[in-house]
Amino acid sequence: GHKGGVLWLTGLSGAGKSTLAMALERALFDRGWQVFVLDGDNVRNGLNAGLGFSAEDRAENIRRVAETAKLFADAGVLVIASLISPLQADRARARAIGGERFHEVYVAADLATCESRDPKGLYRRARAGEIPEFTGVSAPYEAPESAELTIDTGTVTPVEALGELLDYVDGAFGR
Ligand code: GGZ
Repeated sequence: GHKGGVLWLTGLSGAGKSTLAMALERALFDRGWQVFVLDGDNVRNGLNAGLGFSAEDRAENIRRVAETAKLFADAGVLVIASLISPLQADRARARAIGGERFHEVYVAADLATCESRDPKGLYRRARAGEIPEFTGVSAPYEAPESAELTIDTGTVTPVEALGELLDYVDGAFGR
């Protein structure tokens, strides 16, 4: 069994947040957990359509996802929220909304690693000046100082990263 809660993944574009979130969702679903992914990239098509990437819009994007995650957590679901959430202050607000069941994971691949992956070509376009305020290039990313777990996807394999997440989640939300 498991408790409801919020597992909040933060990190640069290309760090592997979405991939890890989907793999973790699958693994927990297979164990019978009620689990649900809220991904910035997806939520921005619906709930948060109309929000861009200014500091103000990111803050609102993060706030809405945090409030939505809390509703699901109250219903007993483990929510995996996967957002760049680049600013410490916005993550602190998300934590305050989620309360004691909020756990932060820093998906910590460094910029050079993310940029060399560049799965969608966004870093290349950002370097060319085609995407303003791109995190890591022309907008800030503040590394977490109070994350409950840090996973460096630049130095561990995807299988190892998933294993670390599963161990952590068992301890934090399992019962
Ligand atoms: C950062 C951007 C930007 C800018 C588009 N800066 O890696 P992706 O492509 O597939 O996912 C990223 C997603 C980031 O949305 P979030 O909601 O997670 O961001 S935040 O928490 O800061 O609100 C990226 C894409 O959107 N993308 N433009 N300028 N990422």
